[in-house]
Amino acid sequence: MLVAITRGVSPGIENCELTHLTRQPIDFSLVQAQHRRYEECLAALGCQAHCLPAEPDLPDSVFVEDTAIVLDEVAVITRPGAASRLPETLSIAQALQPYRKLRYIESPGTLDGGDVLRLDRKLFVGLSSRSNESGLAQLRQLAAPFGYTVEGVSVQGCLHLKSAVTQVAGDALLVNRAWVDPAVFGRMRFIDVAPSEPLAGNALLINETAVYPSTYPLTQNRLQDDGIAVRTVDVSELIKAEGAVTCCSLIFKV
Ligand code: CIR
Repeated sequence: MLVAITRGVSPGIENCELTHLTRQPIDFSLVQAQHRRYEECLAALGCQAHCLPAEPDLPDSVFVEDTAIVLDEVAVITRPGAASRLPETLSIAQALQPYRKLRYIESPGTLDGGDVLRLDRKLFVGLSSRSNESGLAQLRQLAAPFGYTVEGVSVQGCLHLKSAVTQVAGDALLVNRAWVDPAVFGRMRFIDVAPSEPLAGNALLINETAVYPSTYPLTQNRLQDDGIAVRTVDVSELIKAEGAVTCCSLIFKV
């Protein structure tokens, strides 16, 4: 069975971190409604919901993906690269405690979960503005005993590795080649985002279905033409906060 940890949208989301986007007003009732529909979508795909209460003082705390790397054997609590996000990990560690033994990334390491792409027993870590070599080295040391290899990937032009590339089928990755060179991922098939939709590389694969933002119809067509089952969600308000679909949940087997 799969568990999905999510957290309600902070009423402070309008003060979120922004790196590559210009700030736009976020409609709070709409973002809450979109987030609820996202949670319903995860439940419809078979995830058992573990919903945490909103954190009014932590603007980006809805983006729970960045706070932990949940492997089958252990959960690594990250040390997010934005200082404002460091306190988010406390409640996530508590939430994960019943499911996994916990390990921690420590200073001077930084690591955002959005930079970690897992393909089977390989963990690819985007060396972005949020995740550094020390964070990568610590993750390698913590995951190696369980048979995982960890490899750094350079990314440019985007916030996280998973802004640029995500898995959409057992053998296929959705990729924006302007932001990451897919050669590092080895023998996978690559589906390119539509050139006019650079932010379209983030999909959330649950079982055989790709949860995908309704904002990117051209890339959605490319996925469906490839035979990938797509379930769209409207996350337009979360996109204004530089979020997407992977970042709003931590999904793992129990
Ligand atoms: C941030 O800049 O940290 C948030 N505004 C957005 C985080 C999105 N996280 C993700 O895609 N994994």
